[in-house]
Amino acid sequence: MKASRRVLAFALLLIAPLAMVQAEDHGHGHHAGDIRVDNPWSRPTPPGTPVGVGYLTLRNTGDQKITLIGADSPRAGHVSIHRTVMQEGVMRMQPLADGLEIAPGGEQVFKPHGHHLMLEQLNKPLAEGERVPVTLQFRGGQTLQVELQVRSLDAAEPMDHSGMKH
Ligand SMILES: [Cu+2]
Repeated sequence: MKASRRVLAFALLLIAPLAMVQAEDHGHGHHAGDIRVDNPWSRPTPPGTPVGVGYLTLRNTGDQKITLIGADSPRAGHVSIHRTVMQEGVMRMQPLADGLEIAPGGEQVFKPHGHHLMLEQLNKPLAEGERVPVTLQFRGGQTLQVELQVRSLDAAEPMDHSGMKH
């Protein structure tokens, strides 16, 4: 009994610093070095839909350019960085093959009808309220882990992303 209490106390000591790190993430902000991500979010997907989206604000707070070169998630087989372009009156998504460069002090807002993360080969639909872990990868080897908060479609803009063509 005494021994198990000691183990429990030790476990609490381990948990406490983790809880502090979590508290810093409050407000859905994440940062690593000069890279800052705010408001990572997503939308629920209907059953059978193989792709989901990821939106966020990516900011470069340093004095060197940063380049987002990729991302991955345990919820998706593949994650791409897409931009949206208008072609002959149709919105189309294009992968950013060379990544996305952000100048010192600059930012890129990933949002509906604009840049977005494309979560492909979802292992199951994204559910409202879920937090989807995504690791962003930057040139130079830096990574940043964020959680997309899956918001209800009610909060969505009138036009649906799924109508877009790749
Ligand atoms: Cu896309």
